[in-house]
Amino acid sequence: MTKRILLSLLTIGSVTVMTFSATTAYYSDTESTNNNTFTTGTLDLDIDGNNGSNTVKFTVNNMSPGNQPKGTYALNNIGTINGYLDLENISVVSYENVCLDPEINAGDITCDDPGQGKGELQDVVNLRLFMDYGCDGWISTGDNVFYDGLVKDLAGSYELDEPLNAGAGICMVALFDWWPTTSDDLAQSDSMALDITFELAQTTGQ
Ligand SMILES: [Ca+2]
Ligand SMILES: [Ca+2]
Ligand SMILES: [Ca+2]
Ligand SMILES: [Ca+2]
Repeated sequence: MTKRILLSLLTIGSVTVMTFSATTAYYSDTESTNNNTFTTGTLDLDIDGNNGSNTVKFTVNNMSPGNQPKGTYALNNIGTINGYLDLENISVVSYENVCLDPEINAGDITCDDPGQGKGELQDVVNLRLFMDYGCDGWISTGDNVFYDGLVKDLAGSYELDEPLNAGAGICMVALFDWWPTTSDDLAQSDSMALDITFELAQTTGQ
C-alpha cells in the first residue's frame, strides 16, 4: 500500500468521525406521558337508603276485602354511572294456612297447612305498579302504570329501561286493591308472599 492510499483512507476515516460528531449536535426535545391511570365508575342501587340488604316494604296482617295497602320504594342510583331500572325475579307464593269453614263453604278444595301454592289471596287482590315521577304516592298524569291486574297474573320481570342517572332517585309505588268479589271467602286466613328484585343496569335491554 502506497503512502498516498494510506493517507486517503485516514482522511475518509476522519470524515466519518466528523459526521458522527455533527449528528449528536442536532436539536432535540422530549415530552412525556407518564402516570396514566384508569379507575372504574360505579353502578350502585339502594332502596330507601338501604344498600346491600333486603328491604321489607309490606308486612300486612289481618287483611280483608276493601283494604288498599300501599308502599313507595325510593330507588336511588348512588353510583357514578347513569343506569336503567328493571324489575326482575318476581315471584308470588301463596299459603293456605288451613281451610276454615267459610272457605270450605265457598268451595275451597285446595287445603293444607301451611299449604304452599294452595291459597287464594293472590286471586282476589289487584295490584298496580307505577313509576311515580312526582313521588306523591298517587297515579298522576304522566306516571307510568306498567302493571294493573291481579297479583296472580304478575309477570316474572318488567323490562322498564327506566333511566336512573348517577346521583338521582325515582319512586315506584305498589298499590294493592282488594275490591270485594264473590270469591273473597276462599281467601280467609290465606297469605301470599311477593318478591321483587330491582335491577340497575348500565344499558337498556339488560
Ligand atoms: Ca346496591
Ligand atoms: Ca285458608
Ligand atoms: Ca285453597
Ligand atoms: Ca283459601
